[in-house]
Amino acid sequence: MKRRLVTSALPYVNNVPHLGNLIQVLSADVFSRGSRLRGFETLYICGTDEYGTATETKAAEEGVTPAELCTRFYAIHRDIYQWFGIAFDKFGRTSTPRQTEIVQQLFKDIDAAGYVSEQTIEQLYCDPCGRFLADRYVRGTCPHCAYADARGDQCESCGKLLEPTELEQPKCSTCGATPRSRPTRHLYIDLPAIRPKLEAWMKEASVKGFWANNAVQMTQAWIRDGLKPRAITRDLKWGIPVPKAGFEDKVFYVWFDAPIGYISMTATLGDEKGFDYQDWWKSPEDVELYQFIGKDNIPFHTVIFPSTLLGSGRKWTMLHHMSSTEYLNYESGKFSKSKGVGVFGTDVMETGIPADVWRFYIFYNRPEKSDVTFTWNDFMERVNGELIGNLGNLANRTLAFIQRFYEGAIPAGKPDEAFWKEVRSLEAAAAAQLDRAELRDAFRTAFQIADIANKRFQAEEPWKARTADPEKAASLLSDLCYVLRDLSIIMHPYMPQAMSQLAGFFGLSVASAAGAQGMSWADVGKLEGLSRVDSVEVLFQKLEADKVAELRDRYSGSQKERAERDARQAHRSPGRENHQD
Ligand code: B3M
Ligand code: ZN
Repeated sequence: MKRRLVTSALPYVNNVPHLGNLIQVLSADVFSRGSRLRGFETLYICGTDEYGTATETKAAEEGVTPAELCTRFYAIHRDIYQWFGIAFDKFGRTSTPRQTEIVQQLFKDIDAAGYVSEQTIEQLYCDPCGRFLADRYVRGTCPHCAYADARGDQCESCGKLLEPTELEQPKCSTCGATPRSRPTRHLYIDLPAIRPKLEAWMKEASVKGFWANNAVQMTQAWIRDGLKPRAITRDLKWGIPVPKAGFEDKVFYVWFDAPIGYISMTATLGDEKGFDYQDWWKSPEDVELYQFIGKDNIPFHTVIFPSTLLGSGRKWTMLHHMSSTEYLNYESGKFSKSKGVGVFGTDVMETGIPADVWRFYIFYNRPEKSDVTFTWNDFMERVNGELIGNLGNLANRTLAFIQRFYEGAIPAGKPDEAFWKEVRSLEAAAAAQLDRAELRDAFRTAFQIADIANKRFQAEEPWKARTADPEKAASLLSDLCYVLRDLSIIMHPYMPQAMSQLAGFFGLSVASAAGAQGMSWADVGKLEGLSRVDSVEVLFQKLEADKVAELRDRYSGSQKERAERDARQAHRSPGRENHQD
Protein backbone atom coordinates (compact mmCIF):
# COMPACT_ATOMS: atom_id res chain seq x y z
CA MET A 1 0.00 0.00 0.00
CA LYS A 2 1.48 3.32 -1.04
CA ARG A 3 1.56 6.19 1.40
CA ARG A 4 -0.58 9.18 0.53
CA LEU A 5 0.64 12.75 0.55
CA VAL A 6 -2.32 15.10 0.39
CA THR A 7 -2.28 18.85 -0.22
CA SER A 8 -4.84 21.57 -0.72
CA ALA A 9 -4.09 24.85 -2.49
CA LEU A 10 -2.26 27.18 -0.15
CA PRO A 11 -4.69 30.04 0.50
CA TYR A 12 -3.39 33.56 -0.02
CA VAL A 13 -2.79 34.86 3.44
CA ASN A 14 -4.11 38.37 2.95
CA ASN A 15 -7.81 37.59 2.61
CA VAL A 16 -10.45 35.80 4.60
CA PRO A 17 -11.44 32.66 2.68
CA HIS A 18 -15.02 32.27 1.48
CA LEU A 19 -16.99 29.07 0.99
CA GLY A 20 -15.64 28.74 -2.55
CA ASN A 21 -12.05 28.72 -1.25
CA LEU A 22 -12.92 26.43 1.61
CA ILE A 23 -13.93 23.64 -0.75
CA GLN A 24 -10.30 22.74 -1.44
CA VAL A 25 -9.18 22.68 2.17
CA LEU A 26 -12.28 20.68 3.08
CA SER A 27 -11.92 18.30 0.14
CA ALA A 28 -8.38 17.41 1.07
CA ASP A 29 -9.57 16.97 4.65
CA VAL A 30 -12.30 14.51 3.69
CA PHE A 31 -9.95 12.66 1.39
CA SER A 32 -7.19 12.36 3.96
CA ARG A 33 -9.56 11.40 6.77
CA GLY A 34 -11.02 8.78 4.44
CA SER A 35 -7.55 7.55 3.52
CA ARG A 36 -6.59 7.13 7.16
CA LEU A 37 -9.80 5.21 7.86
CA ARG A 38 -9.06 3.02 4.88
CA GLY A 39 -5.67 2.21 6.32
CA PHE A 40 -3.34 4.35 4.23
CA GLU A 41 -0.52 6.15 5.96
CA THR A 42 -1.48 9.72 5.11
CA LEU A 43 -0.01 13.19 5.47
CA TYR A 44 -2.16 16.27 4.89
CA ILE A 45 -0.19 19.47 4.30
CA CYS A 46 -1.50 22.97 3.84
CA GLY A 47 -0.64 26.49 4.92
CA THR A 48 -0.74 30.12 3.96
CA ASP A 49 0.75 31.50 0.74
CA GLU A 50 2.36 34.68 2.02
CA TYR A 51 4.73 36.31 -0.44
CA GLY A 52 4.06 38.63 -3.32
CA THR A 53 2.64 41.93 -4.37
CA ALA A 54 -0.80 41.48 -2.84
CA THR A 55 0.63 41.16 0.66
CA GLU A 56 3.17 43.92 0.15
CA THR A 57 0.50 46.30 -1.12
CA LYS A 58 -2.02 45.52 1.58
CA ALA A 59 0.61 45.86 4.33
CA ALA A 60 1.59 49.27 2.97
CA GLU A 61 -2.06 50.32 2.93
CA GLU A 62 -2.47 49.30 6.55
CA GLY A 63 0.85 50.77 7.65
CA VAL A 64 2.29 47.49 8.95
CA THR A 65 5.12 45.27 7.73
CA PRO A 66 4.24 42.38 5.41
CA ALA A 67 5.43 39.96 8.09
CA GLU A 68 3.07 41.51 10.65
CA LEU A 69 0.18 41.37 8.23
CA CYS A 70 0.87 37.71 7.49
CA THR A 71 1.04 36.77 11.14
CA ARG A 72 -2.31 38.40 11.81
CA PHE A 73 -4.02 36.74 8.84
CA TYR A 74 -2.35 33.39 9.41
CA ALA A 75 -4.20 33.23 12.74
CA ILE A 76 -7.51 34.11 11.07
CA HIS A 77 -7.07 31.30 8.56
CA ARG A 78 -5.96 28.82 11.20
CA ASP A 79 -8.99 29.59 13.38
CA ILE A 80 -11.45 29.27 10.52
CA TYR A 81 -10.09 25.88 9.46
CA GLN A 82 -10.04 24.72 13.03
CA TRP A 83 -13.68 25.70 13.41
CA PHE A 84 -14.49 23.66 10.30
CA GLY A 85 -12.79 20.66 11.87
CA ILE A 86 -9.94 20.32 9.37
CA ALA A 87 -7.43 17.71 10.50
CA PHE A 88 -4.21 19.00 8.94
CA ASP A 89 -1.01 17.26 9.78
CA LYS A 90 0.56 20.64 9.22
CA PHE A 91 -0.88 24.05 8.58
CA GLY A 92 2.27 25.97 7.82
CA ARG A 93 3.42 29.17 6.16
CA THR A 94 5.56 29.99 3.16
CA SER A 95 7.57 32.69 4.97
CA THR A 96 9.91 30.27 6.72
CA PRO A 97 13.65 29.56 6.54
CA ARG A 98 12.89 26.09 5.14
CA GLN A 99 10.98 27.67 2.27
CA THR A 100 13.88 29.98 1.42
CA GLU A 101 16.34 27.10 1.55
CA ILE A 102 14.32 24.70 -0.60
CA VAL A 103 13.21 27.30 -3.15
CA GLN A 104 16.76 28.59 -3.59
CA GLN A 105 18.11 25.06 -3.94
CA LEU A 106 15.52 24.13 -6.55
CA PHE A 107 16.35 27.28 -8.44
CA LYS A 108 20.07 26.46 -8.34
CA ASP A 109 19.31 22.97 -9.61
CA ILE A 110 17.28 24.09 -12.60
CA ASP A 111 19.82 26.82 -13.30
CA ALA A 112 22.69 24.32 -13.21
CA ALA A 113 20.72 22.05 -15.53
CA GLY A 114 20.51 24.90 -18.03
CA TYR A 115 16.79 25.56 -17.74
CA VAL A 116 17.05 29.18 -16.63
CA SER A 117 17.44 32.00 -19.10
CA GLU A 118 17.77 35.77 -18.73
CA GLN A 119 15.95 38.46 -20.55
CA THR A 120 15.64 42.20 -20.36
CA ILE A 121 12.04 43.14 -20.80
CA GLU A 122 9.89 46.16 -20.83
CA GLN A 123 7.67 46.14 -17.81
CA LEU A 124 4.85 48.34 -16.71
CA TYR A 125 5.95 50.93 -14.21
CA CYS A 126 3.56 53.18 -12.33
CA ASP A 127 5.03 56.64 -11.80
CA PRO A 128 2.59 57.81 -9.10
CA CYS A 129 3.18 54.59 -7.14
CA GLY A 130 6.91 54.55 -7.86
CA ARG A 131 7.16 50.86 -8.65
CA PHE A 132 6.95 48.18 -11.27
CA LEU A 133 3.46 46.80 -11.45
CA ALA A 134 3.59 43.08 -11.08
CA ASP A 135 1.01 40.67 -12.45
CA ARG A 136 -2.18 41.15 -10.48
CA TYR A 137 -1.73 44.87 -10.05
CA VAL A 138 -2.42 45.74 -13.61
CA ARG A 139 -5.91 45.43 -15.01
CA GLY A 140 -6.99 45.80 -18.58
CA THR A 141 -8.65 44.12 -21.51
CA CYS A 142 -7.82 40.44 -22.09
CA PRO A 143 -6.21 39.95 -25.53
CA HIS A 144 -7.83 36.50 -25.85
CA CYS A 145 -11.47 37.02 -24.88
CA ALA A 146 -11.78 40.81 -24.62
CA TYR A 147 -12.90 40.64 -20.98
CA ALA A 148 -12.50 44.23 -19.83
CA ASP A 149 -11.30 43.71 -16.25
CA ALA A 150 -8.63 41.02 -16.70
CA ARG A 151 -5.77 40.78 -14.23
CA GLY A 152 -2.21 41.01 -15.48
CA ASP A 153 -1.39 37.44 -14.44
CA GLN A 154 -4.52 35.65 -15.54
CA CYS A 155 -7.84 36.42 -17.12
CA GLU A 156 -10.59 35.46 -14.68
CA SER A 157 -13.01 35.13 -17.54
CA CYS A 158 -11.25 32.77 -20.00
CA GLY A 159 -8.68 31.41 -17.56
CA LYS A 160 -5.67 32.08 -19.82
CA LEU A 161 -2.43 33.05 -18.13
CA LEU A 162 -1.18 36.44 -19.18
CA GLU A 163 1.79 38.74 -18.96
CA PRO A 164 0.78 42.19 -17.73
CA THR A 165 2.16 43.78 -20.90
CA GLU A 166 -0.24 41.73 -23.02
CA LEU A 167 -3.25 43.58 -21.57
CA GLU A 168 -4.89 46.19 -23.73
CA GLN A 169 -5.54 49.57 -22.08
CA PRO A 170 -3.66 48.69 -18.89
CA LYS A 171 -4.33 50.55 -15.64
CA CYS A 172 -2.55 50.48 -12.29
CA SER A 173 -5.07 48.81 -10.04
CA THR A 174 -3.83 50.69 -6.99
CA CYS A 175 -4.10 54.25 -8.29
CA GLY A 176 -5.75 53.93 -11.69
CA ALA A 177 -2.96 55.69 -13.57
CA THR A 178 -1.85 54.41 -16.96
CA PRO A 179 1.52 52.76 -16.42
CA ARG A 180 4.47 53.17 -18.77
CA SER A 181 6.98 50.64 -20.05
CA ARG A 182 10.47 50.52 -18.51
CA PRO A 183 13.25 47.98 -19.03
CA THR A 184 14.13 45.47 -16.32
CA ARG A 185 16.11 42.20 -16.32
CA HIS A 186 14.48 38.94 -15.23
CA LEU A 187 15.09 35.22 -14.98
CA TYR A 188 12.92 32.72 -16.83
CA ILE A 189 12.23 29.06 -16.49
CA ASP A 190 12.72 27.60 -19.93
CA LEU A 191 9.48 25.65 -20.31
CA PRO A 192 10.04 24.92 -24.04
CA ALA A 193 13.30 23.15 -23.18
CA ILE A 194 11.63 21.13 -20.39
CA ARG A 195 8.64 20.32 -22.59
CA PRO A 196 9.71 16.83 -23.76
CA LYS A 197 10.12 15.68 -20.15
CA LEU A 198 6.88 17.40 -19.15
CA GLU A 199 4.88 15.94 -21.98
CA ALA A 200 6.09 12.40 -21.40
CA TRP A 201 5.42 12.70 -17.68
CA MET A 202 1.97 14.25 -18.14
CA LYS A 203 0.80 11.63 -20.62
CA GLU A 204 1.44 8.85 -18.18
CA ALA A 205 0.66 10.61 -14.91
CA SER A 206 -2.70 11.98 -15.95
CA VAL A 207 -3.96 8.50 -16.78
CA LYS A 208 -2.36 6.70 -13.86
CA GLY A 209 -3.54 9.39 -11.48
CA PHE A 210 -6.99 9.68 -13.12
CA TRP A 211 -6.79 13.48 -13.18
CA ALA A 212 -10.00 15.46 -13.19
CA ASN A 213 -11.13 16.05 -16.73
CA ASN A 214 -10.73 19.84 -16.56
CA ALA A 215 -7.08 19.34 -15.55
CA VAL A 216 -6.36 17.03 -18.49
CA GLN A 217 -8.02 19.41 -20.94
CA MET A 218 -6.33 22.53 -19.68
CA THR A 219 -2.89 20.93 -19.45
CA GLN A 220 -3.12 19.49 -22.95
CA ALA A 221 -4.18 22.88 -24.28
CA TRP A 222 -1.21 24.49 -22.57
CA ILE A 223 1.25 22.09 -24.07
CA ARG A 224 -0.42 22.19 -27.47
CA ASP A 225 -0.63 25.99 -27.66
CA GLY A 226 3.09 26.25 -27.09
CA LEU A 227 4.94 26.72 -23.86
CA LYS A 228 6.79 29.98 -23.44
CA PRO A 229 9.62 30.73 -21.04
CA ARG A 230 8.03 32.14 -17.88
CA ALA A 231 9.49 34.83 -15.68
CA ILE A 232 10.24 33.58 -12.20
CA THR A 233 11.58 36.81 -10.69
CA ARG A 234 9.90 40.04 -9.68
CA ASP A 235 10.85 43.56 -8.66
CA LEU A 236 9.57 43.36 -5.12
CA LYS A 237 10.86 43.19 -1.58
CA TRP A 238 8.47 40.75 0.10
CA GLY A 239 9.67 37.46 -1.30
CA ILE A 240 12.54 35.01 -1.44
CA PRO A 241 15.86 36.54 -2.55
CA VAL A 242 17.23 35.28 -5.84
CA PRO A 243 20.62 33.62 -5.22
CA LYS A 244 22.32 34.77 -8.40
CA ALA A 245 24.77 37.56 -9.13
CA GLY A 246 23.11 40.55 -10.70
CA PHE A 247 19.68 39.72 -9.29
CA GLU A 248 20.25 40.62 -5.65
CA ASP A 249 17.50 43.23 -5.68
CA LYS A 250 14.82 40.84 -6.98
CA VAL A 251 12.73 38.12 -5.40
CA PHE A 252 11.11 34.99 -6.81
CA TYR A 253 7.68 35.29 -8.32
CA VAL A 254 5.13 34.10 -5.80
CA TRP A 255 3.84 31.40 -8.12
CA PHE A 256 7.36 30.00 -8.45
CA ASP A 257 7.73 29.68 -4.71
CA ALA A 258 4.16 28.90 -3.61
CA PRO A 259 3.89 25.24 -4.74
CA ILE A 260 7.30 24.60 -3.21
CA GLY A 261 5.52 25.56 0.01
CA TYR A 262 4.00 22.07 0.04
CA ILE A 263 7.53 20.71 0.32
CA SER A 264 8.87 23.22 2.83
CA MET A 265 5.84 22.86 5.11
CA THR A 266 6.46 19.13 5.16
CA ALA A 267 10.09 19.89 5.99
CA THR A 268 9.05 22.17 8.85
CA LEU A 269 6.77 19.45 10.19
CA GLY A 270 9.64 16.99 9.87
CA ASP A 271 11.84 19.35 11.90
CA GLU A 272 9.19 19.43 14.62
CA LYS A 273 8.49 15.70 14.59
CA GLY A 274 11.89 14.35 13.73
CA PHE A 275 11.44 12.92 10.25
CA ASP A 276 13.08 13.76 6.94
CA TYR A 277 10.75 15.47 4.47
CA GLN A 278 12.50 13.60 1.69
CA ASP A 279 10.86 10.38 2.94
CA TRP A 280 7.70 11.90 1.49
CA TRP A 281 8.93 14.16 -1.26
CA LYS A 282 11.75 12.12 -2.76
CA SER A 283 9.94 8.78 -2.66
CA PRO A 284 8.04 8.44 -5.92
CA GLU A 285 8.09 4.65 -5.63
CA ASP A 286 6.00 4.50 -2.51
CA VAL A 287 4.25 7.84 -2.12
CA GLU A 288 1.26 9.05 -4.10
CA LEU A 289 0.68 12.80 -4.17
CA TYR A 290 -3.00 13.88 -4.22
CA GLN A 291 -3.55 17.59 -4.81
CA PHE A 292 -6.81 19.46 -4.28
CA ILE A 293 -7.20 22.83 -5.97
CA GLY A 294 -9.71 25.03 -7.76
CA LYS A 295 -9.72 24.97 -11.54
CA ASP A 296 -8.12 28.43 -11.81
CA ASN A 297 -4.91 26.99 -10.35
CA ILE A 298 -4.55 24.03 -12.70
CA PRO A 299 -1.61 25.08 -14.93
CA PHE A 300 0.48 26.02 -11.91
CA HIS A 301 0.12 22.49 -10.58
CA THR A 302 0.23 20.47 -13.79
CA VAL A 303 2.73 22.49 -15.82
CA ILE A 304 4.83 24.98 -13.89
CA PHE A 305 5.45 23.17 -10.61
CA PRO A 306 6.08 19.80 -12.32
CA SER A 307 8.45 21.55 -14.75
CA THR A 308 10.42 22.95 -11.82
CA LEU A 309 10.69 19.50 -10.29
CA LEU A 310 11.50 17.74 -13.57
CA GLY A 311 13.98 20.45 -14.56
CA SER A 312 15.90 20.04 -11.30
CA GLY A 313 17.06 16.63 -12.45
CA ARG A 314 16.30 15.13 -9.05
CA LYS A 315 13.91 12.39 -8.15
CA TRP A 316 10.86 14.11 -6.72
CA THR A 317 7.49 12.72 -5.73
CA MET A 318 5.34 14.09 -8.52
CA LEU A 319 1.63 14.78 -8.77
CA HIS A 320 -0.43 11.59 -8.82
CA HIS A 321 -4.08 12.60 -8.64
CA MET A 322 -5.24 16.09 -9.55
CA SER A 323 -8.61 16.96 -8.03
CA SER A 324 -9.50 20.33 -9.48
CA THR A 325 -12.99 21.51 -8.69
CA GLU A 326 -15.17 23.78 -10.75
CA TYR A 327 -16.50 27.02 -9.28
CA LEU A 328 -19.01 27.50 -6.52
CA ASN A 329 -21.18 30.48 -7.40
CA TYR A 330 -23.12 32.49 -4.86
CA GLU A 331 -26.83 33.25 -5.20
CA SER A 332 -26.79 35.40 -8.33
CA GLY A 333 -23.07 35.84 -8.93
CA LYS A 334 -19.58 34.60 -8.23
CA PHE A 335 -17.86 34.31 -4.89
CA SER A 336 -15.10 36.86 -4.97
CA LYS A 337 -12.43 37.54 -2.39
CA SER A 338 -11.34 40.73 -4.06
CA LYS A 339 -14.87 42.03 -4.45
CA GLY A 340 -15.94 40.71 -1.05
CA VAL A 341 -19.00 38.86 -2.35
CA GLY A 342 -20.19 35.65 -0.74
CA VAL A 343 -20.25 33.84 2.56
CA PHE A 344 -16.88 34.05 4.27
CA GLY A 345 -15.33 31.72 6.79
CA THR A 346 -15.80 34.24 9.56
CA ASP A 347 -19.48 34.65 8.56
CA VAL A 348 -20.07 30.93 8.66
CA MET A 349 -18.68 30.75 12.18
CA GLU A 350 -21.27 33.19 13.48
CA THR A 351 -24.36 31.72 11.80
CA GLY A 352 -24.97 29.34 14.69
CA ILE A 353 -25.16 26.49 12.17
CA PRO A 354 -22.68 23.72 13.11
CA ALA A 355 -19.61 23.02 10.98
CA ASP A 356 -20.84 19.54 10.06
CA VAL A 357 -24.01 20.94 8.52
CA TRP A 358 -21.89 23.21 6.32
CA ARG A 359 -19.62 20.30 5.50
CA PHE A 360 -22.67 18.25 4.57
CA TYR A 361 -23.90 20.83 2.12
CA ILE A 362 -20.49 21.53 0.59
CA PHE A 363 -19.90 17.86 -0.17
CA TYR A 364 -23.43 17.02 -1.15
CA ASN A 365 -23.06 19.75 -3.77
CA ARG A 366 -19.31 19.71 -4.37
CA PRO A 367 -18.68 21.27 -7.81
CA GLU A 368 -16.96 18.13 -9.03
CA LYS A 369 -17.85 18.16 -12.71
CA SER A 370 -19.62 21.45 -13.27
CA ASP A 371 -20.14 24.78 -11.54
CA VAL A 372 -22.61 24.77 -8.68
CA THR A 373 -24.54 27.65 -7.17
CA PHE A 374 -24.90 28.14 -3.45
CA THR A 375 -28.30 29.50 -2.55
CA TRP A 376 -29.62 29.79 0.97
CA ASN A 377 -32.85 28.14 -0.08
CA ASP A 378 -31.16 25.13 -1.58
CA PHE A 379 -28.99 24.91 1.53
CA MET A 380 -32.10 24.79 3.72
CA GLU A 381 -33.89 22.28 1.52
CA ARG A 382 -30.95 19.88 1.34
CA VAL A 383 -30.26 20.06 5.04
CA ASN A 384 -33.89 19.55 6.02
CA GLY A 385 -34.71 17.08 3.26
CA GLU A 386 -31.64 14.90 2.97
CA LEU A 387 -29.44 15.34 6.01
CA ILE A 388 -32.30 15.40 8.49
CA GLY A 389 -35.12 13.80 6.50
CA ASN A 390 -32.99 10.86 5.44
CA LEU A 391 -29.94 10.26 7.68
CA GLY A 392 -31.14 12.00 10.85
CA ASN A 393 -34.53 10.36 10.57
CA LEU A 394 -33.07 6.88 10.12
CA ALA A 395 -30.90 7.25 13.21
CA ASN A 396 -33.59 8.75 15.30
CA ARG A 397 -36.47 6.45 14.47
CA THR A 398 -34.38 3.27 14.71
CA LEU A 399 -32.56 4.08 17.90
CA ALA A 400 -35.51 5.68 19.67
CA PHE A 401 -37.60 2.62 18.84
CA ILE A 402 -35.03 0.29 20.39
CA GLN A 403 -34.79 2.44 23.47
CA ARG A 404 -38.50 2.64 23.87
CA PHE A 405 -39.53 -0.93 23.21
CA TYR A 406 -36.39 -2.96 23.91
CA GLU A 407 -34.95 -0.91 26.76
CA GLY A 408 -31.93 -0.14 24.62
CA ALA A 409 -30.94 -3.78 23.99
CA ILE A 410 -30.55 -4.34 20.26
CA PRO A 411 -32.61 -7.47 19.52
CA ALA A 412 -30.62 -10.32 17.95
CA GLY A 413 -32.05 -10.94 14.50
CA LYS A 414 -31.26 -12.89 11.37
CA PRO A 415 -29.64 -10.63 8.75
CA ASP A 416 -31.74 -10.08 5.64
CA GLU A 417 -29.49 -11.31 2.85
CA ALA A 418 -31.08 -9.46 -0.04
CA PHE A 419 -30.86 -6.23 1.92
CA TRP A 420 -27.19 -6.75 2.80
CA LYS A 421 -26.34 -7.63 -0.75
CA GLU A 422 -27.59 -4.25 -1.83
CA VAL A 423 -25.97 -2.40 1.07
CA ARG A 424 -22.61 -4.12 0.61
CA SER A 425 -22.51 -3.31 -3.05
CA LEU A 426 -23.17 0.36 -2.26
CA GLU A 427 -20.53 0.28 0.46
CA ALA A 428 -18.03 -1.12 -2.02
CA ALA A 429 -19.01 1.59 -4.48
CA ALA A 430 -18.49 4.29 -1.85
CA ALA A 431 -15.05 2.88 -1.02
CA ALA A 432 -14.03 2.90 -4.68
CA GLN A 433 -15.36 6.42 -5.17
CA LEU A 434 -13.53 7.63 -2.10
CA ASP A 435 -10.27 6.11 -3.34
CA ARG A 436 -10.70 8.00 -6.59
CA ALA A 437 -11.41 11.21 -4.67
CA GLU A 438 -14.92 11.34 -6.10
CA LEU A 439 -16.00 12.81 -2.84
CA ARG A 440 -19.44 13.95 -3.81
CA ASP A 441 -20.31 10.65 -5.42
CA ALA A 442 -19.10 8.65 -2.43
CA PHE A 443 -21.15 10.85 -0.12
CA ARG A 444 -24.28 10.47 -2.21
CA THR A 445 -23.77 6.72 -2.33
CA ALA A 446 -23.76 6.75 1.47
CA PHE A 447 -27.05 8.64 1.48
CA GLN A 448 -28.46 6.02 -0.87
CA ILE A 449 -27.69 3.44 1.79
CA ALA A 450 -29.58 5.51 4.35
CA ASP A 451 -32.43 5.81 1.91
CA ILE A 452 -32.90 2.10 1.34
CA ALA A 453 -32.63 1.53 5.08
CA ASN A 454 -35.39 4.08 5.66
CA LYS A 455 -37.55 2.43 3.05
CA ARG A 456 -37.12 -0.90 4.74
CA PHE A 457 -38.13 0.58 8.09
CA GLN A 458 -41.24 1.98 6.46
CA ALA A 459 -42.08 -1.24 4.61
CA GLU A 460 -41.60 -3.60 7.54
CA GLU A 461 -43.60 -1.54 10.01
CA PRO A 462 -41.78 -2.44 13.22
CA TRP A 463 -44.52 -0.80 15.28
CA LYS A 464 -46.74 -3.69 14.17
CA ALA A 465 -44.10 -6.38 13.62
CA ARG A 466 -42.80 -5.94 17.17
CA THR A 467 -45.77 -7.91 18.47
CA ALA A 468 -47.09 -9.61 15.30
CA ASP A 469 -43.76 -10.98 14.06
CA PRO A 470 -41.00 -10.35 16.64
CA GLU A 471 -38.33 -12.13 14.58
CA LYS A 472 -38.93 -9.92 11.62
CA ALA A 473 -38.77 -6.83 13.82
CA ALA A 474 -35.54 -8.09 15.39
CA SER A 475 -33.97 -8.69 11.98
CA LEU A 476 -34.98 -5.24 10.81
CA LEU A 477 -33.76 -3.37 13.86
CA SER A 478 -30.46 -5.13 14.16
CA ASP A 479 -29.76 -4.73 10.43
CA LEU A 480 -30.54 -1.03 10.64
CA CYS A 481 -28.24 -0.61 13.64
CA TYR A 482 -25.43 -2.17 11.64
CA VAL A 483 -26.20 0.12 8.74
CA LEU A 484 -26.04 3.12 11.08
CA ARG A 485 -22.77 1.83 12.49
CA ASP A 486 -21.41 1.51 8.92
CA LEU A 487 -22.62 5.00 8.03
CA SER A 488 -20.93 6.44 11.11
CA ILE A 489 -17.66 5.20 9.61
CA ILE A 490 -18.30 5.92 5.93
CA MET A 491 -19.62 9.43 6.59
CA HIS A 492 -17.12 10.20 9.33
CA PRO A 493 -14.65 12.00 7.03
CA TYR A 494 -17.47 14.31 5.93
CA MET A 495 -19.09 15.05 9.28
CA PRO A 496 -16.60 13.98 11.92
CA GLN A 497 -18.38 15.42 14.91
CA ALA A 498 -21.86 14.20 14.13
CA MET A 499 -20.65 10.76 13.08
CA SER A 500 -18.59 10.39 16.25
CA GLN A 501 -21.78 11.23 18.11
CA LEU A 502 -23.70 8.61 16.15
CA ALA A 503 -21.07 5.93 16.88
CA GLY A 504 -21.23 7.06 20.50
CA PHE A 505 -24.91 6.09 20.69
CA PHE A 506 -23.65 2.49 20.42
CA GLY A 507 -20.85 3.12 22.88
CA LEU A 508 -18.33 3.07 20.02
CA SER A 509 -15.92 5.53 18.46
CA VAL A 510 -14.37 6.07 15.05
CA ALA A 511 -10.57 6.27 14.75
CA SER A 512 -10.30 9.90 13.73
CA ALA A 513 -6.51 10.11 13.56
CA ALA A 514 -3.64 7.82 12.68
CA GLY A 515 -3.06 5.37 15.51
CA ALA A 516 -6.21 6.50 17.36
CA GLN A 517 -8.50 3.95 18.98
CA GLY A 518 -11.78 3.21 17.31
CA MET A 519 -13.46 1.72 14.28
CA SER A 520 -11.97 1.96 10.82
CA TRP A 521 -13.16 1.02 7.36
CA ALA A 522 -12.22 -2.59 8.12
CA ASP A 523 -15.30 -2.70 10.36
CA VAL A 524 -17.70 -1.68 7.61
CA GLY A 525 -20.05 -4.53 6.75
CA LYS A 526 -19.22 -6.65 9.81
CA LEU A 527 -22.37 -7.94 11.47
CA GLU A 528 -20.96 -8.04 14.96
CA GLY A 529 -19.95 -5.74 17.77
CA LEU A 530 -23.25 -4.06 18.61
CA SER A 531 -25.31 -4.83 21.66
CA ARG A 532 -26.91 -1.71 23.07
CA VAL A 533 -28.17 1.71 22.23
CA ASP A 534 -26.76 3.71 25.11
CA SER A 535 -28.31 7.02 24.26
CA VAL A 536 -30.06 8.84 21.45
CA GLU A 537 -30.06 12.52 20.69
CA VAL A 538 -31.15 14.50 17.70
CA LEU A 539 -28.09 14.67 15.42
CA PHE A 540 -29.03 17.78 13.43
CA GLN A 541 -31.39 20.70 14.06
CA LYS A 542 -33.83 21.65 11.35
CA LEU A 543 -33.14 24.96 9.60
CA GLU A 544 -36.08 27.32 9.98
CA ALA A 545 -37.14 29.43 7.03
CA ASP A 546 -37.16 32.74 8.89
CA LYS A 547 -33.68 32.16 10.25
CA VAL A 548 -32.41 31.31 6.75
CA ALA A 549 -34.11 34.39 5.29
CA GLU A 550 -32.40 36.50 7.91
CA LEU A 551 -29.00 35.00 7.06
CA ARG A 552 -29.60 35.59 3.37
CA ASP A 553 -30.25 39.26 4.05
CA ARG A 554 -27.36 39.59 6.42
CA TYR A 555 -24.90 38.14 3.90
CA SER A 556 -26.18 39.72 0.75
CA GLY A 557 -24.01 42.20 -1.13
CA SER A 558 -20.30 42.68 -0.75
CA GLN A 559 -18.45 42.77 2.54
CA LYS A 560 -18.05 46.50 2.10
CA GLU A 561 -21.78 47.04 1.61
CA ARG A 562 -22.45 44.87 4.61
CA ALA A 563 -20.07 46.83 6.77
CA GLU A 564 -21.73 50.08 5.69
CA ARG A 565 -25.16 48.64 6.39
CA ASP A 566 -24.05 47.46 9.80
CA ALA A 567 -22.55 50.86 10.56
CA ARG A 568 -25.80 52.58 9.59
CA GLN A 569 -27.81 50.24 11.76
CA ALA A 570 -25.46 50.65 14.69
CA HIS A 571 -25.84 54.38 14.28
CA ARG A 572 -29.62 54.23 14.27
CA SER A 573 -29.97 51.97 17.26
CA PRO A 574 -26.79 52.14 19.26
CA GLY A 575 -27.94 49.50 21.72
CA ARG A 576 -28.20 46.81 19.08
CA GLU A 577 -25.30 44.47 18.64
CA ASN A 578 -24.48 43.56 15.08
CA HIS A 579 -23.98 40.03 13.93
CA GLN A 580 -25.84 38.61 16.89
CA ASP A 581 -29.13 36.84 17.02
N1 B3M B 1 -2.52 31.09 -3.27
C1 B3M B 1 -4.21 30.92 -5.06
C2 B3M B 1 -5.37 30.86 -4.14
O1 B3M B 1 -5.27 31.05 -2.93
C3 B3M B 1 -2.88 30.50 -4.54
C4 B3M B 1 -2.73 29.03 -4.51
C5 B3M B 1 -1.32 28.60 -4.31
S1 B3M B 1 -1.19 26.86 -4.38
C6 B3M B 1 0.44 26.56 -4.30
O2 B3M B 1 -6.45 30.63 -4.65
ZN1 ZN C 1 -0.24 53.26 -9.51
